[in-house]
Amino acid sequence: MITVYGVQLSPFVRKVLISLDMLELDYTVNPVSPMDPPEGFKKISPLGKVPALEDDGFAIADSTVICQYLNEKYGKNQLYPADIKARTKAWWLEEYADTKLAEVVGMPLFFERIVKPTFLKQDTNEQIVEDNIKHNIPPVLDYLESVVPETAFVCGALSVADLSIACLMINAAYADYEVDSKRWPTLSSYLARIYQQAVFRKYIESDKQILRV
Ligand SMILES: N[C@@H](CCC(=O)N[C@@H](CS)C(=O)NCC(=O)O)C(=O)O
Repeated sequence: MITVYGVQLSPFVRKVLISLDMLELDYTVNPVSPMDPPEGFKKISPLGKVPALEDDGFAIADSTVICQYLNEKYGKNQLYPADIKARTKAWWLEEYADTKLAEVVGMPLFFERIVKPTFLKQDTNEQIVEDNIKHNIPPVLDYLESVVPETAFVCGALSVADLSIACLMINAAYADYEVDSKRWPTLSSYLARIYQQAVFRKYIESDKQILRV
């Protein structure tokens, strides 16, 4: 039995949940919040972060490690392409999204505009958000605009690289950040393409319920 630890509003958790759906695997979710983890959680996730995953008692943490494990154990390269150059490109874009894109759409946008008012009952610091939107987000989207394709996905078929980018960008959208389709036309239509995938739509729908609190 596979158990995923974490809440689906986390882009990293959502990436793992969509990967499990792409592999058509059964799983249960233990909705651990990293802000209030249960005792002993660090035994499963030594950094105290979500997601973590347990597969018949085998525990691992970090979305990238988890997706690679799932691909190796259960996949036939549905999550990462088989070709070594395409696979390496997927690894790089996953890494870029999980570090650089996460840095600009995580704390200074999603956390400020969604987590603080909705879950922590604290005020958003709009100055932090506005400065971030003006100075930090544009260069990251300029880079993504240069690497995403006009059609299909970054490695042909949908892969974890696409999930990593889109799971973060959908959180930016929840925080009312809209990608300017005049400045970033390729990125804008690429994201719309990913959001239309059935595996993705399922989470957009259920995220809406959670955000309605
Ligand atoms: N590189 C990690 C990042 C995971 C991460 O930062 N998760 C956030 C939630 S979105 C978290 O648990 N933060 C709590 C903390 O940093 O202590 C991954 O890909 O799983």
